[in-house]
Amino acid sequence: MHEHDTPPADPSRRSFLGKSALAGLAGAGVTMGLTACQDKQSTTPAQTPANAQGDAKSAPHGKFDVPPGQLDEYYILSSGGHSGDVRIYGLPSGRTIKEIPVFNIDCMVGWGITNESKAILGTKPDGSAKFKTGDTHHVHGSYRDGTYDGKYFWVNDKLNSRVARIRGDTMECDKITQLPNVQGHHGLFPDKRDPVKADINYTTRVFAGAEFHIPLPNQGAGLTDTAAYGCLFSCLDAETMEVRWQVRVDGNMDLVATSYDGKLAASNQYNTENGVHYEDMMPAERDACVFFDIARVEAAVAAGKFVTIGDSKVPVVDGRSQANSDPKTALTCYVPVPKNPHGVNISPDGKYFVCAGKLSPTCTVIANDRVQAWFRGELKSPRDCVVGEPEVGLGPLHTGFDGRGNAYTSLFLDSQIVKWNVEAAIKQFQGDKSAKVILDRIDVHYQPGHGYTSMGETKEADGKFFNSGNKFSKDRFLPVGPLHVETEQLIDISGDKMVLLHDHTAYPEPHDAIIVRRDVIKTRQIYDMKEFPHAVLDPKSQKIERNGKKVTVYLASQAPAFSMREFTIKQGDEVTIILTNHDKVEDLAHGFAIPQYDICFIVNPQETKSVTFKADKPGVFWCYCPHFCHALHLEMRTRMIVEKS
Ligand code: CUK
Ligand code: CUA
Ligand code: CA
Repeated sequence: MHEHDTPPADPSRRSFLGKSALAGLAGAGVTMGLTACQDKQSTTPAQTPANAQGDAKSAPHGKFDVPPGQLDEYYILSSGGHSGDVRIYGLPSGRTIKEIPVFNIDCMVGWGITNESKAILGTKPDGSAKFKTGDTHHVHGSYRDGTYDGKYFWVNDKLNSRVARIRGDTMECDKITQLPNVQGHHGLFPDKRDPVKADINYTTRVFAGAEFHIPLPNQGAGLTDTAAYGCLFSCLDAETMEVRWQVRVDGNMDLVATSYDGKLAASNQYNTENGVHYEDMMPAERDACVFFDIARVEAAVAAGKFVTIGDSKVPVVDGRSQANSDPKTALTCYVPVPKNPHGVNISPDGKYFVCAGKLSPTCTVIANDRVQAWFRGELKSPRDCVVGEPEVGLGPLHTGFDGRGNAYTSLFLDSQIVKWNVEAAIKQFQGDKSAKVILDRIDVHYQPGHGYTSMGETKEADGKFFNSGNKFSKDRFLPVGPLHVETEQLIDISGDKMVLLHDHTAYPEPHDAIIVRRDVIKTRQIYDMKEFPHAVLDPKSQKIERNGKKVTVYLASQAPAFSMREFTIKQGDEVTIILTNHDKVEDLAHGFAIPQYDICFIVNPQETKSVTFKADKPGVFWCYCPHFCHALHLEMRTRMIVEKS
């Protein structure tokens, strides 16, 4: 930042931290478990004023500016949190490029309003979308040869336990699956290759964790017997999106990661206590990261060693420790990790899983090959899979990697990102006191949750950018009332020192995201009319079909007109309007909005969409095009005449 760009007040504005942020956390119960680490940390370099430089480390933009007309180098595909959507930003500019409605209802595109989107979302008996809410946290892409292939992206819905898939070519959601007997589906990660078949070096499975313990099945029995509550880990088929199998675990699951060799999936667990209230989830000094041996789980399913739960037909195998005491046949391995860990990420070389400590000021480094050795019966205890446990700062949540052996962990309480070296942390763990583990720290504003690096979740991690998704923006932007936007801060990690490049806003509230090189994403510019079985092929279509009280109106749009100037129906009719956009010009979408009928959607070039509704209000209704398309856009209307019955 240039000097005259800085606000007059102290640009780092760290005074917030001592007061409001931590005060708020006391209410959330977090400080309870942290009192000890805070005392311990108060003398570490992280807390000395000399290191708390804040924006002093920020740089002139110049080098990373994206001038008008120029394209960004990267896409960020970001979760939208309880907005229920997925967003796409450009990096390094931070410009918003798209909002993809997924679990939410969106009247711009008509998601949850058109028949096609409702078929994906599922419907209630009255025909409305089954759920109107969702909570997306983790977006991940399909892999081929250890890097993104751009084909699919998946995202979780923590709120209603669903997994959605987004097509990479249209960046639209095409399938949603509800997970049976799961509540609080949080972590999600695709596999990167098959654990057994060597020729399948691409994604064929998607794994889903479950954060909340519930009665199994959760149908009204066993409501108070909390000891019998359980959590299931689910595997979906990446193509069909059907749930293939589930594993019952001890404790809960938070985030999910997968190994590059396809053999393991992992999930950090903060509630190994099976606690019901937050204080019951904190007594254990160590919780765990649970590892799944995918080939063994699938062999157990194939051998019929499963049960089904409630109405679900999905096979459920037993991954609880009692049933898995012999490592050589175990399906699961519970690696102890200090206290209520959050986040698990694998390094781009495929060697290490890193769990962030959250209530412990540490990160735990777990070696992939050691976990596999444990499964072969070669280690004494699961804790022997841990090869490093550096102290990194207060409230570590998530870790990104630069592909040069360094890790970048978000510190929620310290409001910092800490850069540390993984091999040095391993040496330190082996007793080497001279190992230089912590390499740099940078202040972020404020309270970072997820942080992620460019291509950092692939073997092509390029170490250029780290994006910090901060949970509080406080004073970073113009005040807009009680609800603040979130701050996302872009950090240059290409050098020894991290350099803050800029803040960009994000509507509440994103969690995880991925930064994808732009050449990976290959989108199409228009649809093919033939993809839609109900397409209205005649651009001059004047067709209305009546079948008793059911009426179908076939409409085409071509700027600046709909094919019918008006159409007449009767009060009480069940009306289906099918609209095909005949314009072929890239970006030339038309919309269809019906006043009083609560209907609005768009059709992209060569696309077909439909809506069905009951014509319960007599009168004249000007159906208009809401999407600016032409000089005569305002004139682009058709008259729906509903005759009184
Ligand atoms: S969680 Cu939100 S900051 Cu859902 Cu990935 Cu960690
Ligand atoms: Cu068509 Cu506006
Ligand atoms: Ca715990």
